[in-house]
Amino acid sequence: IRVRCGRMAQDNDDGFYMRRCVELARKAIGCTSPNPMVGCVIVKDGKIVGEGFHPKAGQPHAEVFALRDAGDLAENATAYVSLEPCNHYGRTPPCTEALIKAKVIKVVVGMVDPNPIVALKGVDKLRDAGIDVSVGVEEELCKRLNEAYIHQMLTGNPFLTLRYSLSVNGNVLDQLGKGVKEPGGYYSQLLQEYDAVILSPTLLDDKFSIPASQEPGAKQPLWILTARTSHPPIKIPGLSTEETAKMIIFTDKKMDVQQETVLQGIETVVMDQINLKAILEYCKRQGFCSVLLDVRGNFGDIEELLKEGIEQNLLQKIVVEVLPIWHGSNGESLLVAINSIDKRLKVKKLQSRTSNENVVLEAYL
Ligand code: AOF
Ligand code: ZN
Repeated sequence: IRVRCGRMAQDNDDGFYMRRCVELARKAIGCTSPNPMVGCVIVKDGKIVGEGFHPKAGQPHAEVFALRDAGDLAENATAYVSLEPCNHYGRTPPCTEALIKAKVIKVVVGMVDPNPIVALKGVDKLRDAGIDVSVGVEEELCKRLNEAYIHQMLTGNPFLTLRYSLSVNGNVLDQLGKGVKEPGGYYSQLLQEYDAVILSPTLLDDKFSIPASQEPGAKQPLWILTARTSHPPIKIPGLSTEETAKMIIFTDKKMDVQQETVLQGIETVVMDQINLKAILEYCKRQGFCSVLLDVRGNFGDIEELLKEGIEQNLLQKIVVEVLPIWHGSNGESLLVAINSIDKRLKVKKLQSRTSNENVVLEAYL
């Protein structure tokens, strides 16, 4: 919905405009990596006169689109940006220059850019040009929007999230719950958001199909499948080239001829021992910002990967979908395995909400 002159907010309602920036930024969810999602609005006399967001790495930044949209009206206006405007020549020229050239008088920034080549230099440059700059409006919201980008910038490593579904009686389930095949469903949104998904191998049988994000225009993640050759042979019949292009298999020994035939067309990485650190290293080399460790019950390598993730402090976030099901123990509950890990972790910012008929829990480590 276009918000131009119609929608009014109070003159000093910085929070309102910043929330609009975040809303705009989210239009490119899953498309900007390794760049952040950024939104920008230009406000004059209490009216939004220009809007923009960063659609994709390599394309112009949010400020450029918003300034274009505002045209001459940007003069003496206030620019709201969810991330500090950049002050460097990357794939695109500096946004600070564009803002100065457009003669905005004020810039309101959601958060400082953690990118060391930008951090506070954009703010300083604008101030040096005589522009009034305020920083930190709706900062928590802006940080959450780009939690993966921030983590990747500060540590150099991808942001790793553990995901699983639980029955109400506390069993880890192999099913995903209602809403998987619908746009707006929680799992569909996760697939849209993450650059890669790590999945256990023994699900790869005749019935296996790669779930796809149902969000319109979603960029699908890379599927990283772990498979030890000691496990039953994997069979993935009838995959299209589009699907195989979005899959990679990590295995621990040279595959036998039979498996190679079955997996034709799928890239395979052979390593001494499958481990999470090595998979994350691969993701890092690919420039991925966010990786989902997708647990669907107690299968294959997942128990060891999870143990490694917890013991080596490799996880940043946990998301759990509680499904409205009472499910008898499958005798080999992953929870039993998880509980045997001798580690106490304090999770932060635990939050819950409902999505379809499920309850979603999100927490940070
Ligand atoms: C902004 N507005 O919309 C975005 C910014 O290679 P480039 O030119 O796209 O630069 C990428 C860097 O610019 C990225 O790492 C981050 O520091 C910043 N992203 N900055 O002012 C935007 N996407
Ligand atoms: Zn920029």
